[in-house]
Amino acid sequence: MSPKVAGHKTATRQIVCSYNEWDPLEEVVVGVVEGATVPPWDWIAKATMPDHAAWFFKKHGGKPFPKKMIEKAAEELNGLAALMKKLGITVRRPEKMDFSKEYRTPWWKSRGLYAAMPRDVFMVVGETIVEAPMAWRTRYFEGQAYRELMVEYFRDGAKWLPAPKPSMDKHFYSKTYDTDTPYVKGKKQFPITNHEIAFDAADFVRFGRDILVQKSHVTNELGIEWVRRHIGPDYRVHEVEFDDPHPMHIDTTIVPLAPGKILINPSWVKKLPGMFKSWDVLPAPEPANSFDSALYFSSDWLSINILSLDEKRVIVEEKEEPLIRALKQWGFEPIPIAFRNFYPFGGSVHCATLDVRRRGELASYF
Ligand code: ABU
Repeated sequence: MSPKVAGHKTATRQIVCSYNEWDPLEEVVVGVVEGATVPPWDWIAKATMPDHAAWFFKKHGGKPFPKKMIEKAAEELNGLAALMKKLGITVRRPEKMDFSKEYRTPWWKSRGLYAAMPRDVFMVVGETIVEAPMAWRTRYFEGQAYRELMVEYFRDGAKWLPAPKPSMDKHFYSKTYDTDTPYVKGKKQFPITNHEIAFDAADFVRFGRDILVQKSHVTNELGIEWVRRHIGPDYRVHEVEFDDPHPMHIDTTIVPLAPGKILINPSWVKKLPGMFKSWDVLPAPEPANSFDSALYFSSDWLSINILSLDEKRVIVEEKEEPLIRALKQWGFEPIPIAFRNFYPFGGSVHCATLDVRRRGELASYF
């Protein structure tokens, strides 16, 4: 597929610059897991976590994650960072913070979660870093762990666009949402209302000028409209809906791999929007050994939460052998890494990273 390069001109290459998920990666943020704290078992946990994980939140809610879990996951994150450094990619890390400290707003009190998933909090759109307002009280101050880094990128010429934080008071959460009834009269239900702006950055996925977004348990209509209006006329934001009954973050549903090539989760993607009609669609194989790691925060489709280094090389969890085989057959070069101990925190390699700079231009692929 030859993209229509849209005449985007930058006199000098900016420190922050990325338009899609597949241009050659030059700089990346890799999360840290130290200080991670388990959320309490409240209505928002019940709405968004798998039922089988309730015991974990009831046992550990409000306390730091068990030490062994943190140590093993930190080792894998450090391994990911070391691998990318070895491949010539600049790797940056957020600050390690103690997320078990209680904080208050005028309306409620909470503790934090972690700085393990930069993808959830930030999205790079061209030379702008969009900072999401988030939708969980436990994530209200998560962006702080990246503050030094964001100020540095700003000093070096990046645009930094933090969304207004919702109050997350009682009007923010739905009084009628019921986990067991994800659809009412065919309409997907969500635990957050449309009272204030809310989104997580991981509900957006970038294809150059076109950005896809889903409404989810953490992203509402006002949030989508805020992004659309603020990133400006160079970009088209398309709202999409798939068959995930409890959507939260689009990066286990569709995964762009290269111009004209998209990996999909066949359980949730029954039909792609018409814009993909000339694209090669690669349905992912079933995740491997789904429950050999404890998936407290996520579905087992973390298998496809992978990170492209360019149009060929893609970092994949090493036990996801069916996916590794399929990617090879499709002409990609998977790089397997140990990342299973990170899964219980709710993400894999894509969630754990934020591509800050990729070598490439703003283009249309549709
Ligand atoms: N944060 C990515 C998890 C999405 C999923 O549960 O599939």
